[in-house]
Amino acid sequence: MTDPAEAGGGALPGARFSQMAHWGMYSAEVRDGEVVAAHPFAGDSDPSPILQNIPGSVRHRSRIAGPAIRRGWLEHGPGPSSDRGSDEYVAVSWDELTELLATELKRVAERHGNRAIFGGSYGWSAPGRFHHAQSQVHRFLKMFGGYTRSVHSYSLGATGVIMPRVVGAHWKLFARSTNWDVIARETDLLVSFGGVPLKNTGVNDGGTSDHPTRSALDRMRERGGRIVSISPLRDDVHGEHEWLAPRPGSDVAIMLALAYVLAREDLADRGFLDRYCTGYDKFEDYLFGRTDGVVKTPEWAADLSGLPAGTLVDLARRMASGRTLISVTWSLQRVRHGEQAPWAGITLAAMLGQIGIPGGGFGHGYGSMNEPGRAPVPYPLPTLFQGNNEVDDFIPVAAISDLLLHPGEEFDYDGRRLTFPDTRLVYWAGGNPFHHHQHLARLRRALTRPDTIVVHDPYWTQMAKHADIVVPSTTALERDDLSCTRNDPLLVAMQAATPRFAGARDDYDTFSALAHRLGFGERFTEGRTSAEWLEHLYAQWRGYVLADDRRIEDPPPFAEFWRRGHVRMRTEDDLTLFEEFRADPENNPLRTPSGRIEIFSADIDSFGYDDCGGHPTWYEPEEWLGSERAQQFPLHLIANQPKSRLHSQLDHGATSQKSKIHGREPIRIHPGDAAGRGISHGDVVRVHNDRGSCLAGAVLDDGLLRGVVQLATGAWYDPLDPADPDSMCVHGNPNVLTPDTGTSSLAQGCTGQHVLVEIERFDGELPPVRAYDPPTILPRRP
Ligand SMILES: Nc1nc2c(c(=O)[nH]1)N[C@H]1C(S)=C(S)[C@@H](COP(=O)(O)OP(=O)(O)OC[C@H]3O[C@@H](n4cnc5c(=O)[nH]c(N)nc54)[C@H](O)[C@@H]3O)O[C@H]1N2
Ligand SMILES: Nc1nc2c(c(=O)[nH]1)N[C@H]1C(S)=C(S)[C@@H](COP(=O)(O)OP(=O)(O)OC[C@H]3O[C@@H](n4cnc5c(=O)[nH]c(N)nc54)[C@H](O)[C@@H]3O)O[C@H]1N2
Ligand SMILES: [Mo]
Repeated sequence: MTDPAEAGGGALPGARFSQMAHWGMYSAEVRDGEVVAAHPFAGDSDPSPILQNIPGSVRHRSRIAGPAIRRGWLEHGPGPSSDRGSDEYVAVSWDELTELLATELKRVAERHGNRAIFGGSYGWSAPGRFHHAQSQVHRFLKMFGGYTRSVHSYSLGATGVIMPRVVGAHWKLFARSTNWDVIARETDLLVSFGGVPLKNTGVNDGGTSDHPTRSALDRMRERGGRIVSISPLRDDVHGEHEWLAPRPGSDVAIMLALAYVLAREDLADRGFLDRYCTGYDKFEDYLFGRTDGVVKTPEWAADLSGLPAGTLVDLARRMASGRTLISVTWSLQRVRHGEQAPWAGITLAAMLGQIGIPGGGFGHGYGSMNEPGRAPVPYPLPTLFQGNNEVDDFIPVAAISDLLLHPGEEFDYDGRRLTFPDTRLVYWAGGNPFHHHQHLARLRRALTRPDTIVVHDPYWTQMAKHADIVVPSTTALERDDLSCTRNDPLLVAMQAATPRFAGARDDYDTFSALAHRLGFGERFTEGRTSAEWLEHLYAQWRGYVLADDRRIEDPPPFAEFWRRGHVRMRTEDDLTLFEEFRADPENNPLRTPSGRIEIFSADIDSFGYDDCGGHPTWYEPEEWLGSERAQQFPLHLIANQPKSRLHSQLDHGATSQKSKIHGREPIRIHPGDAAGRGISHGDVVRVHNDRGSCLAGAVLDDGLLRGVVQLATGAWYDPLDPADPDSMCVHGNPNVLTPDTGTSSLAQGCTGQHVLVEIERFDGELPPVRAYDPPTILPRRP
């Protein structure tokens, strides 16, 4: 195993280490304890530009150099505080941190019960099967007696609840999706709602060794396949394609009109609908207006979407005339009523009758992530055992502010009434709510409520700056780990490339020390060092592979694997989503009440929600250009994933910094919308609505629908006045503007993708960006 001290200390100038980031496999070139270059893996056909954010990241000034306690908390003890976000910190020793944190965890558990600990701790942290921060914090808190957890993700809040009810699972849609090779070979027409943005396919939760999307789409087009991209942004598909730019948020209306044309012109596959689906009749009644008096004609959808009715009629006919794949990106479900788009999309695909046929049917997440379209591996992943959570309480993940602001209140979720527990301690490791959550002024008020907030992070993010107990973590570059995912052929050695930064510790070591102090150290560590854990997890995984007769390579013993850097696994190539269901629906039923695709769900219908009924339905959103609110805030902001980084991670890196304008996050504006406001390319603008405001740098671009602006997530929140929760963000974080509203009573998912705003040129003196500066840290006085 590489000794980090030896490797990084300058003894081996330019030494290279095998590493994995969520955006790809690379080798880290290290000099004097810092990464100086990130070289993409030679086997990667289209490496992600985000790799170039890595050099310089280990010793960046925003690193947390040692354990720190918020001054007010240290002086006055635990309790609600509005000083979070503007207080000073006091540097403490690791022993003192462990003692204070253990004592506080015990106090809260004994006085208020473990349900008063919120350990949902959402976030992506770093790849690695062992040092993965979520796995570590959840294992620790479970052994401590449990915690209130969160369910599902910001990625797939609506899909995670609706798709199990419609097709019996949601993970299958990605993990066993129709492969890129099959699409390249078979698909005639790819109708893609939200495009297939390559920027997103760079990324995979847990990393990736290849980026095949660009070449797959190129091969499909060379064969004569066509791509229709339905999206407000032209560059959501690279290269040649037909671009239809509807009003954002109108996709379900478009899908219903396409379905209506198929039904009216007798182009729907009745045989498929009868054998594989349930409830089509009820849906057809709705299409023809028999239930609500509104016929879902192309003219009706044209009014809502702005796409000409004739275009929709043509598209429906083309879809029925060849091998058609309907793809819905995840962004379409990260909006109000986000349950409807994937449900309507799969219903439309069912009407075409090509689900389970190579190159036809349905896809969800092509262009959202690297995984969809990639062949799965047939083995379980090396996995750190988690144990059971003795607390039953949970929240849908995006209800974090509601949880803290409304203890004891009831709310709807997936057919149940749940109650928010009274939270006293918030424990976060591996995520950044100031990146991921909406309506940050509201989040800041929510974060004044708990007695104690604990944050583990390598960097002084705003979440760390709102914590009472700040625990400095290492980055993936400072520790050995294993990485692999369910849809990539390589198991990769992540070799520590640099020594641990200053006073940072692996999350595992922090939790081990706490567990020992709290009396369950042996149970938590099982007597293993992290190096021993890696060998243990590797051996477990090696057993799975060796048991497979069709393996393509014998995984070597651990030491040899470590030297080589990776092992190749067998993949299940040429997969088509739901092929086994299509071949034999009686023996391979879906895990739905009917065993079929539920175009009508009696269960959902029985919940009686007014914002999610029994079949795919058009609901008018609040934040869209068709609403009254648009008279006050006439621009529709798309707050999508950043091209230049992963979320908020390494926002200070080269690729991310290069994209900024006067140090602010770029906002794309149509020249027509800019002209009316006196805005030129390169100006700093103020983006605002009734929830907040931020500065951003104007980029004029005619590849947007008029009335639409685009500002990606991920600029570190940087309030002009840190003490004021309503302060303007001077850096360009769109979540000061977005609504903190659930998708519906069913899933309560995140709706951060869409928000109405107004924009004006900012002519004031430009405030400095201080987002990456650490807070004031005082020495500990005896
Ligand atoms: N408006 C709007 N908001 C959105 C979205 C949107 O479309 N629009 N998208 C949403 C989506 S899909 C997602 S997934 C979320 C993402 O939200 P997050 O996953 O919370 O964002 P990240 O920036 O990846 O945060 C990961 C944090 O982990 C830290 N970290 C890295 N390695 C380690 C480690 O080893 N240990 C510890 N303890 N910490 C580590 C990083 O420094 C970083 O602060 O954002 C959501 N927010
Ligand atoms: N580079 C990079 N890649 C990433 C991430 C990242 O942070 N950076 N994050 C990863 C994560 S965690 C996730 S969950 C996925 C998210 O994957 P997605 O949610 O699919 O990604 P987005 O970029 O937010 O949205 C995709 C596109 O949908 C389009 N769109 C937005 N609103 C509408 C609409 O109303 N109708 C239509 N038809 N189109 C619309 C936008 O133009 C946008 O570019 O991305 C992953 N990939
Ligand atoms: Mo996500």
